[in-house]
Amino acid sequence: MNVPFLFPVGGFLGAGKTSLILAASRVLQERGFKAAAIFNDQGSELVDTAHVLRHGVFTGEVAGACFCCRFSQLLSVADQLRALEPHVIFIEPVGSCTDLAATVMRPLLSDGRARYRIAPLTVLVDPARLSELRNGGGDASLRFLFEKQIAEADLVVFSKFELREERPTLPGSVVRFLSSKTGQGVRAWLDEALSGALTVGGAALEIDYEAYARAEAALGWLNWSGTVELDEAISPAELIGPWIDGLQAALGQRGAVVAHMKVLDQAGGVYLKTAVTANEADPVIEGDLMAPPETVHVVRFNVRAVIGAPELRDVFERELERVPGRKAVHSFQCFSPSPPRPERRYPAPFFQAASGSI
Ligand SMILES: Nc1nc2c(ncn2[C@@H]2O[C@H](COP(=O)(O)OP(=O)(O)O)[C@@H](O)[C@H]2O)c(=O)[nH]1
Ligand SMILES: [Mg+2]
Repeated sequence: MNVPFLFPVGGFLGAGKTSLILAASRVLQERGFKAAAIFNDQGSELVDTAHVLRHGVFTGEVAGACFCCRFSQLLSVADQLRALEPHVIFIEPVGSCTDLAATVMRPLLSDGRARYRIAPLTVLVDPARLSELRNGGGDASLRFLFEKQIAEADLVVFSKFELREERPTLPGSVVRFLSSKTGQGVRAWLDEALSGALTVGGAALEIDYEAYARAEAALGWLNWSGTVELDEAISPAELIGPWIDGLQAALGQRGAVVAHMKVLDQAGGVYLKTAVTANEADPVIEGDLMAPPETVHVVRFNVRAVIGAPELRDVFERELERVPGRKAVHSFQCFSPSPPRPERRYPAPFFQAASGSI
């Protein structure tokens, strides 16, 4: 019988987790395997879930809190997906979440072991974020979360490899490099992670939960979804391009460090997705840039930035007024993450046998 892998892909906001899950799912599909993915967020209405679903990967969602605080829900969503007989179920934790080795990996090894093989915790790192933080940029809260994530990885993988020539190093970590965009390194990473040769949940992490809660609470979190209806048709690029630019500029003016901001526009059966992962970064576009003008656009907006939630809501609402058309809001959440309270926590690594290859 097929015993599916639960395959965690962690890493900071905007590191490229969802893109990698999509690229790896394509590789698995080419090899005749079925892939599924479970996404996680402090809110609901995720751009990632809608985006991946469009690409034929079965998806599930744990919304409203991180995997560690909703561990039993993570297992029950995985159990539901198991009915579809996937070979691999990727799990993407919230990009601000850490202490996963103790609160997700080892609980999975203990509770999920009969039904699943557990793949090592990959932590994906955007080299641009690393150099920003190494050069004293970014923010202390972001640095705290980022460093803890790396410290507990079973495997550290640098993403967006095609953008840079140099190969950064991390003291004490063996690192790999890949690009989800070109596919370079994706197969090798997948093979290594599924080989059964790596330790799973093997890192003991020292973490002060008060400092962790403070670091997460410094982030403002905004998920908006709605329909924009116009009298005169415009293209998705014309709608969401100026919208994300305006918001990025407005957040910059308030001194808010942008961790990740992404918007998905589904109009007339096609989609356009655009994302920024830093204040100065140009938006990265995926989907159909040449999508034709439409009068009805279904939009999801996710923002994560270092700013108080009331101020983030205020900035977003001001920018929303500048967006043309009538807006029917489906869902609007804006908050700072509450202190993490894991359901389980096994602080010390325990011995476990290799998971076996796919
Ligand atoms: N150039 C480049 N961009 C990438 C790559 N992987 C992801 N991105 C971009 O990085 C941004 C964040 O990616 P996403 O997968 O949503 O990150 P997540 O927040 O970690 O899930 C998006 O704009 C992606 O298009 C890559 O391999 N190369
Ligand atoms: Mg994602």
